[in-house]
Amino acid sequence: MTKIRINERPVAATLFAAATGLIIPSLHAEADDTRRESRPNVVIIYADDLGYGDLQCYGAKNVSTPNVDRLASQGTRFTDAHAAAATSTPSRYGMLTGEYAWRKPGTDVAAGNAGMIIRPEQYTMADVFKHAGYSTAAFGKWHLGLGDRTAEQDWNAPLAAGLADLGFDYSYIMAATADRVPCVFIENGSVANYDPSAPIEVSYEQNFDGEPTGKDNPELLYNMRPSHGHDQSIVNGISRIGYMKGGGKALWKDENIADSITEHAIAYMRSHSDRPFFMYFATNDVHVPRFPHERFRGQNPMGVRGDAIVQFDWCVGRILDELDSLGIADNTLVILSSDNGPVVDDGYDDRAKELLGTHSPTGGLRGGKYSAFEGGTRIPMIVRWPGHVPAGQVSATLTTQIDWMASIARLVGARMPAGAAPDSRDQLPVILGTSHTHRPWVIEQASDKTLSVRTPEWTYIEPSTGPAIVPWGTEIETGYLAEPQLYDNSTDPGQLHNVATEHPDIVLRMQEILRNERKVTATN
Ligand code: NG6
Ligand code: CA
Repeated sequence: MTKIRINERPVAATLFAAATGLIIPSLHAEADDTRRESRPNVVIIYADDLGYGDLQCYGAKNVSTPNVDRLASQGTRFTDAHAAAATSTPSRYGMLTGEYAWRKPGTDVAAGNAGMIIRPEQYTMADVFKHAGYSTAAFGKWHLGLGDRTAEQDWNAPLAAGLADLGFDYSYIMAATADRVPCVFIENGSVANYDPSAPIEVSYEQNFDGEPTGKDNPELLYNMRPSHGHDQSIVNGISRIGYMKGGGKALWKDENIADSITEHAIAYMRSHSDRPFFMYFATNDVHVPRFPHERFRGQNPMGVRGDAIVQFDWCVGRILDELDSLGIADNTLVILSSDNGPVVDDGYDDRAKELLGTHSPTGGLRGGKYSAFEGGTRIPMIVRWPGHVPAGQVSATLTTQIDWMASIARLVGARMPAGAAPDSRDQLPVILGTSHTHRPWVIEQASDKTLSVRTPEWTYIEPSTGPAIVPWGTEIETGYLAEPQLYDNSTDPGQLHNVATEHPDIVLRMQEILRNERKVTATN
């Protein structure tokens, strides 16, 4: 198979020029200084299942998000930004490696005992920063596997493989999602607050003798009951996906997750404010089970889904305030986004659906999480870097998270090895809001791996034999259809009129883009 190289590498060119002596020493020194000065800290705030319409600055009316709105007013807010996939694991895989997840088997929504999906030999976003001399850290939701092999982790000892192997100096993370066991934080590859009196066992195959489950012991579900699935092990009065035993005092309390990851992130920023750092702050909000702290409850008419948005906004505020009080806000690039589109009922009986009222989590886009329609992958994206990113700007430029890695490599002056981040294009000026040149196209992955091609003008969804509605109770339209679909983005943003038969030439062009993209072989 042919390997198509699409990365632009101006940084490599500059370094080459330096290496060949084309830059005279005094200029060289100046260039170094400029680079040091222009190397900002980078904070990625990555929400979970936060939809295009879930923030006030994106038009939400029933929930208040003053901190995110402050970020938007001080930076650039994107209205045509896309995640690489409509679910978490493939989306995060793409964002952190610059490689589309559909190129690599085993990148679907990961179980809590999945082995590490990004392999140590792969070059990651964190490696980019490490090699540029940054300190690096990850907080919150991981969902890309841990340990060397699926189901073979010993959770009572340091894990055989972890984020340290992927370029992160420090990590305080949840293995998967809050609705999947193990329900403990992992700090630098070991269970945080480990309780030796309650050894941890995890299985996605069978329960452990004598352990209650949501299915058999609904009377123990004092915090939340499932609406579909999620009826296995019970932790904190909420049943989950998967079975676990033990944990003791290491088990998390869902109401404290946001506080816990935020406090760890703040401690990290405080102790690293004197040198460049990269912080990947991935919230559990607004994923299920939505069980925010009581101080965020009842402030909006939408119940816990709205409260989880408020809690997310609070985390954002804490981080922004800390950047201010450390005096490093001006030298920090903040990117806020979400891993995929929104879902209302994602498996717990939390009344999100009945309390939704007039709120549209997708902001009127069709479909949602899981879906090939626009609601699956068009997500909020806000970028702030005072003095470098225009403030109060709204950018309608087509952009994708898959490009963050190559763009950031340029920003920090890192050279990526050949073959790294094969799908990531250096679009730094777009991300910094100073260029409005659209990406020619973006590829997006629905939950059954149906791919779409999105250009500024058109959306093509390839034929798929999957069901029209997500089959497990979320009631989301998948966008799967046996025939090709083509939507005109300018006249039909709600994707109601399939015009494929009227524009066979465009369909062909989109199919060719997809065919060519598929020819690129996986590099890892
Ligand atoms: C689904 C879960 C859903 C959520 C999703 C992953 C069921 C019925 N549904 O399988 O609740 O956990 O996986 O979400 O189990 S994601 O945002 O992490 O991709
Ligand atoms: Ca998600």
